[in-house]
Amino acid sequence: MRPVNVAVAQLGPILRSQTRESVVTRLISLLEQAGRAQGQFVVFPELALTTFFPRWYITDDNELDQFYETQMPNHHTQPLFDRAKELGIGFYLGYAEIAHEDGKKHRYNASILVDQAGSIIGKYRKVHLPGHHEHEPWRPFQHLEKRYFESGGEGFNVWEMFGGKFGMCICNDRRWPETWRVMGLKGVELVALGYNTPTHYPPVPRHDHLQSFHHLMPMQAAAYQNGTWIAAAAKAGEEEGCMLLGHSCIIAPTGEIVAMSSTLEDELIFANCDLDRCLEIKDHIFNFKKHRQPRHYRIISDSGIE
Ligand code: ING
Repeated sequence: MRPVNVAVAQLGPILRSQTRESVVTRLISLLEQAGRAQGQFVVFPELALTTFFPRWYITDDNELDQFYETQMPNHHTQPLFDRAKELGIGFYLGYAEIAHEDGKKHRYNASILVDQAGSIIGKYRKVHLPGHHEHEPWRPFQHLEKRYFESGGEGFNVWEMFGGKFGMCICNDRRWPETWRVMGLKGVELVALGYNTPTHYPPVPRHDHLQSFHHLMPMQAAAYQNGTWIAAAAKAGEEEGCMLLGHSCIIAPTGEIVAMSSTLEDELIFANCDLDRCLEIKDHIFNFKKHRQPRHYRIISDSGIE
């Protein structure tokens, strides 16, 4: 048995006017609630420190920069790291990152894994960026992730935590089977992710009523097909006029949903995740060594690589 008490900390709306301090206060409150229930690992949403700013066309770079973190931790988030360390709780946190690398300024939709000692042990930069690059006034709201972020160059990895292998992804990544199989081939046993998913999808509005299904179905399949736990945290509710999907959830390696949020507010859900249960899948139905036939799959990895 390798049990981990996992909590998913769903956030309700974050208004554009809300300060980092007030948001971090909400995160710490959820962290303390997890601590009271013996939580060991907490998953926060994507872009958990600010409103989902890609919904606006922002032309002023200084205004845009306000939504990003240039250091992590920093004076806004240090109290969260300190409290988590005091409580001995690890966490996943999504945020917008400005990084100065090879003499250039880069913008990423990022997430980190922080261990129970408050140290950042893993960093991930969102690979699959949905939406569009140019202002599209026809839309009731923008989705300018292709404008405001670069796709992460490090791909999908796993890190040792709680005696097992933990992975990360962010929002749109969860829709792509490749996200999960790469981590599955790296032996992942729990994937943490956050998301901000508008329930209205302007390009295909007739799919709006399917948003929860299209959120849950890929992850349930991925959990089963890769023998991993999944802990997914929403930024939910009507945020600056845009309704964001809730249904934060924890999914077992069998594909069963073992916990799900039932509000569109700040809400904590829990599950005791025994990492050994991954072996029920990894050693049997999806025993990659015994059953996988990669010689027939080349088109998946090779197609589209320029
Ligand atoms: N958001 C959405 C997501 O992939 C989206 C974008 C919404 C795609 C609805 C399709 C339908 O969940 C982010 N941030 O990726």
